Amino acid sequence: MLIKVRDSLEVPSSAITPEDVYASRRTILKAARDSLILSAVGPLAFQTLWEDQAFGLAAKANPKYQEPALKKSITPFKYASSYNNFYEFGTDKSDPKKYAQKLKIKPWTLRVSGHVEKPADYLLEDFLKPLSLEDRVYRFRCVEAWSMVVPWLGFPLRALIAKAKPTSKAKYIRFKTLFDPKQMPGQKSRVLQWPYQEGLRLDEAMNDLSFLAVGMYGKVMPNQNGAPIRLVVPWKYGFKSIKSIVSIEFLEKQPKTSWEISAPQEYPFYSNVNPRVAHPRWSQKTERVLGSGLFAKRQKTLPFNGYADQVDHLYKAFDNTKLY
Ligand SMILES: Nc1nc2c(c(=O)[nH]1)N[C@H]1C(S)=C(S)[C@@H](COP(=O)(O)O)O[C@H]1N2
Ligand SMILES: [Mo]
Repeated sequence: MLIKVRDSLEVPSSAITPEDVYASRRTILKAARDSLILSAVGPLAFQTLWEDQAFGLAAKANPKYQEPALKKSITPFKYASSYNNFYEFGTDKSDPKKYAQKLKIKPWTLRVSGHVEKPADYLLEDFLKPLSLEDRVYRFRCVEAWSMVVPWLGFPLRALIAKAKPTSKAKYIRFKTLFDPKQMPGQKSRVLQWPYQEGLRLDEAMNDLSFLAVGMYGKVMPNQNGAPIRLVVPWKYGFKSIKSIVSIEFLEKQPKTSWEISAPQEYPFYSNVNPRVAHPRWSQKTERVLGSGLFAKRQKTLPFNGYADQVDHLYKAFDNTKLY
């Protein structure tokens, strides 16, 4: 499956895109008219259909992350793009879709700094140009106990790390979201310390699962989902997946994260999905699948959100009856 990145109001149907996504495309296209569109097209379809074509990138479905059972349960796009956490635009689940549309995502600068041989300020489109994008279907779970399955478009975080060339001092990475209260009115409130920041240990960041996404469902990332670039760490609770990233710093010491600062006993640094350990205010044993209906049966939450095989070796040193 090849996915062409382009600006176009004429989007052909897609093999990977669920029907209702296709149906809702017109609305999305309107919202994304001035930005790039990631759209799924047939194999080797590379024609440029729009003079304002932005990046000219192609994305391939990574077969390792196209598990048929997961693909079957892909969350309808309308839920994944309208029930969001993005406190920069308000704390209600419906706020981000309402208020994030004006966020200016082009031009976008991504700063890579700290203990690296190649610090740089990248214009995002220049950074993306030489990369090959992948389509990966991942489970995603919020600490609030709802979950979804999303086809993301992007590239493994380790591709960026390889470019940055961390020195031997680099042990952690800190990510920061844009700080711009004019565009992000939620930043005028003190619900969190701004800019939103998150962190990973370097070996977690190097794991193949750690992913920087620039799109989802075969098209450009909707602003409410973290355009133009957001992290996806599928074995951790959703808040680790920081949106609208402007800064990636390589550090020697473990950074504090925004949620950790606001409530350390609820949102510690690692925050791996762990059904055995309850959040202080609710159980983590089950989850509500987004879009399955209010009365649908809850689903059992899996350790590391189902990715234990790929990541449990990272946490050998931990007592995971405490860690969640
Ligand atoms: N900058 C920023 N990133 C963020 C958040 C936020 O408020 N601000 N919320 C987090 C939380 S709690 C979740 S569950 C996911 C939600 O991602 P989604 O809206 O794409 O489902 O984004 C995470 N990333
Ligand atoms: Mo969350």
